[in-house]
Amino acid sequence: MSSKVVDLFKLWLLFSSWVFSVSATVSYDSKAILINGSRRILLSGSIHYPRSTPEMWPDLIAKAKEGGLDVIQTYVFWNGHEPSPGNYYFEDRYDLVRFVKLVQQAGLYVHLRIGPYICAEWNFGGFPVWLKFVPGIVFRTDNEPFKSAMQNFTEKIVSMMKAEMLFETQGGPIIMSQIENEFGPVEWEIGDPGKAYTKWAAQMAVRLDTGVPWVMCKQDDAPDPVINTCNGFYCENFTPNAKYKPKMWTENWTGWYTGFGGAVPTRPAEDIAFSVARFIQNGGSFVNYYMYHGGTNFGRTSGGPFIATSYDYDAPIDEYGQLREPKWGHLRDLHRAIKSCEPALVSADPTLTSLGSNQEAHVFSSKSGACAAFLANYETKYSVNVTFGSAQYELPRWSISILPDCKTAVFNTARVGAQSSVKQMVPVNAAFSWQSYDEERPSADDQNVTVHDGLWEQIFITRDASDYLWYMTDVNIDPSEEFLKSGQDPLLTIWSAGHALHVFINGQLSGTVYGGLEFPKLTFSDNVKLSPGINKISLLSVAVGLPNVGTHFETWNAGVLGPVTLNGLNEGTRNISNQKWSYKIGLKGEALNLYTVARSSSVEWAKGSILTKKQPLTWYKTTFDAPGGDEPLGLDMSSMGKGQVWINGRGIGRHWPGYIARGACGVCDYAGTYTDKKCQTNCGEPSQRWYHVPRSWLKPSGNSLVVFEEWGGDPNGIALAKRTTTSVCAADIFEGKPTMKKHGMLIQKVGTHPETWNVGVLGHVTLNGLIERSSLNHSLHASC
Ligand SMILES: *[C@@H]1O[C@H](CO)[C@@H](O)[C@H](O)[C@H]1NC(C)=O
Ligand SMILES: *[C@@H]1O[C@H](CO)[C@@H](O)[C@H](O)[C@H]1NC(C)=O
Ligand SMILES: *[C@@H]1O[C@H](CO)[C@@H](O)[C@H](O)[C@H]1NC(C)=O
Ligand SMILES: *[C@@H]1O[C@H](CO)[C@@H](O)[C@H](O)[C@H]1NC(C)=O
Ligand SMILES: *[C@@H]1O[C@H](CO)[C@@H](O)[C@H](O)[C@H]1NC(C)=O
Ligand SMILES: CC(=O)N[C@H]1CO[C@H](CO)[C@@H](O)[C@@H]1O
Ligand SMILES: CC(=O)N[C@H]1CO[C@H](CO)[C@@H](O)[C@@H]1O
Repeated sequence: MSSKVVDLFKLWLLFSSWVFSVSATVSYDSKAILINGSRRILLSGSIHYPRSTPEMWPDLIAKAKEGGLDVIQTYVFWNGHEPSPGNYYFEDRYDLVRFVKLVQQAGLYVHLRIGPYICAEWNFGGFPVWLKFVPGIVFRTDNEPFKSAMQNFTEKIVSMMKAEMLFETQGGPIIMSQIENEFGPVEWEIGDPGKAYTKWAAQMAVRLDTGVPWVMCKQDDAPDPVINTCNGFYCENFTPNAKYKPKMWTENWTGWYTGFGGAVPTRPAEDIAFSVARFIQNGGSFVNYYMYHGGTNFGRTSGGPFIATSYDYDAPIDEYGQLREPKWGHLRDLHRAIKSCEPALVSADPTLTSLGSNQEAHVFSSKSGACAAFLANYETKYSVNVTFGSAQYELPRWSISILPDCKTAVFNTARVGAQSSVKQMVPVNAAFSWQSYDEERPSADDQNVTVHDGLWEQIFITRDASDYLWYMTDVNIDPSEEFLKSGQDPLLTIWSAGHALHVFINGQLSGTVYGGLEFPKLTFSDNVKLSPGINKISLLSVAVGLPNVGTHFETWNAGVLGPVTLNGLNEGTRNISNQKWSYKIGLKGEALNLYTVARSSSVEWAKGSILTKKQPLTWYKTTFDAPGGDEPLGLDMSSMGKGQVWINGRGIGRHWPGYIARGACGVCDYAGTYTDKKCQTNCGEPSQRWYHVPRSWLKPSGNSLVVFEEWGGDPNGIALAKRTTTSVCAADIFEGKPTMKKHGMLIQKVGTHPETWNVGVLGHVTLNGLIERSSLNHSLHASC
């Protein structure tokens, strides 16, 4: 092509994109967000792009659209995008522009939460660790170095989105942005500097002139024109800080995150649906599910400390990208019911009438004749018959019925009409053939060892380049020590700020201690074998994700801060905190890049009869072929203790099946106020047994799998499995029991294509007409 032709071609591209991307204005009033002048009820769901792979994105977005969402909400992950000052990264899982464009192609909107503080159970709340070491910096307050860095990054993201024409006013999908994140509670604690910072943040953001509204969540004093929004399990009683702002819910928690050592929380679909209907009936117009797809904290991205690798969140789309039924389907049905009320919801204010001691009707009746009603029963113990208009309606306990025409109840939050499914992990491979490499204990004369007087904070030394930091010192034992004769070994006591610690005396593991989600600090206290002369004390301190929430969490410590004492010597107690300590960052295997494909052969590995097993600090490697099919894959790590896993050099996360879930697991009743402790599973089992292996990270054959094990597991128990959907029931589950009865208030409107209903498998369809053909039914194939 001549350059002239190329120019013409470019011109045509420019012209065609101008023709096809029609821009619209975004504004708001007291009732709702207005897109191009029309008030909208917007249903939104969080999908965080780095918590899945680009190959998964189109399918996740399609499932969100099919589930009835209008908007995809994501945070922007600063520490992924700016790994060192001024060096930006927007590739692969961090390809934000690609993600936003995929949402646009699917015809959905984007709510971009820039933060740049994001919390999100993400390492350091999204802040790059180098930021902590900028001279004079204090995070999230009226502090010049911080504000300058925050402004730099926010400007960078906004200008990138503008250059790609991604704001709605430019024809793009972004209808809203967020600055800061849940700052209100922090401001309350720190006072005036916090108030000044809030004002500054709002002004800085608004000056960037995106053309679309900004929100601040959990921020009662959000300055105009920024909208303050609600986060929580329920938000019906929330009111914005000005009459002209809409009532918006930016985080409706669909479940809760899992911590290592904690039980796995779930939230019943009936209760989420109830909370959403309750918010809408009270005048809410924007609801976001946090999370709609939670995904995976790959590598060392999980926050904490102690946030698990799985960020499944009991979300409507599970960690592996499959529909979680009946939650996904129940919410889809709810969304349809809400959408059929939209004309009334956006044009009228609700009137409230009592229908009984604990029952209410919220009616939206507009001048133009649109009418929608929500009939609520707040009783947690029994269902109630109420009279509304000229008809009677049976309301199950803790439920809301939706009547888009004020007559016909098309949906009730406690009646789950969606199909259920059971997921199973089915092992696929023959046993792996493992090789092992023993991680060497470092010594004080190794390369890259630094020596300091006293005990130093871990993150100050590692800058989070590794989870691991060795603290090494010598203890001289005089031959005249009494304990050498009496056999009464001295007591070694170590106080650490966390998060886990392996104690080696003269190269031998003497014990392991670790903190937990609620309390990361730990103490090691045990009698240890010491010999006359020099004894080597080596402490491997392990960080398990940097904190992501709390006032000035950037100042929280990790590592062995002491004191470290030896008790039971002739002199009584010897305090060894202040003597010389040698520091070594990371593992030898990390320095050698043993987890990469290119470098894993740089050492001699043992195999066969000399394979190391059940020994601490061991590397394992194997190769395997990708299993056929397209089901998602997971690794069963239940035979292992604690460490990290890599596939073809990419970190699939920290494993810690040795940390058994504590908590109260029991019967979960959907009715009554939900808390994250209410419906838990996995008590007495590993908090996380399965680890997601993205399909797109595999080649057909010869994939490398490397495991670093701290505790001493048996690699022969590691297995790769396919996640399959093994059974599906089209149960009209009502209070847990499948029923064949036709309920008066189930959807009477039938699908537009009755010929496509799955009558054979889903036998109840003809009775209640609830289930329409889903284009996603390819994954649902078993019978009841
Ligand atoms: C917004 O409204 C304008 C004027 O009515 C119209 O030309 C444009 O197509 C609308 N944009 C969208 C995205 O609907
Ligand atoms: C902000 O960006 C400017 C220009 O790129 C740079 O000189 C400055 O160092 C940055 N400030 C911070 C705190 O990162
Ligand atoms: C509601 O009314 C129906 C029909 O009259 C009846 O079968 C049902 O038992 C009543 N339910 C309650 C909770 O009173
Ligand atoms: C020592 O540090 C340098 C620079 O960080 C690194 O390239 C080298 O691999 C390290 N050597 C060892 C033995 O850890
Ligand atoms: C040990 O020394 C440290 C550092 O001087 C001091 O803070 C600590 O209180 C001492 N502990 C004991 C038990 O003597
Ligand atoms: C665990 C937690 O943060 N729960 C909150 C959920 O939301 C409600 C309402 O906003 C709060 O009161 C809870 O503290
Ligand atoms: C998209 C998809 O897989 N649709 C299937 C749904 O189920 C029907 C009946 O089993 C199939 O014919 C469709 O191909």
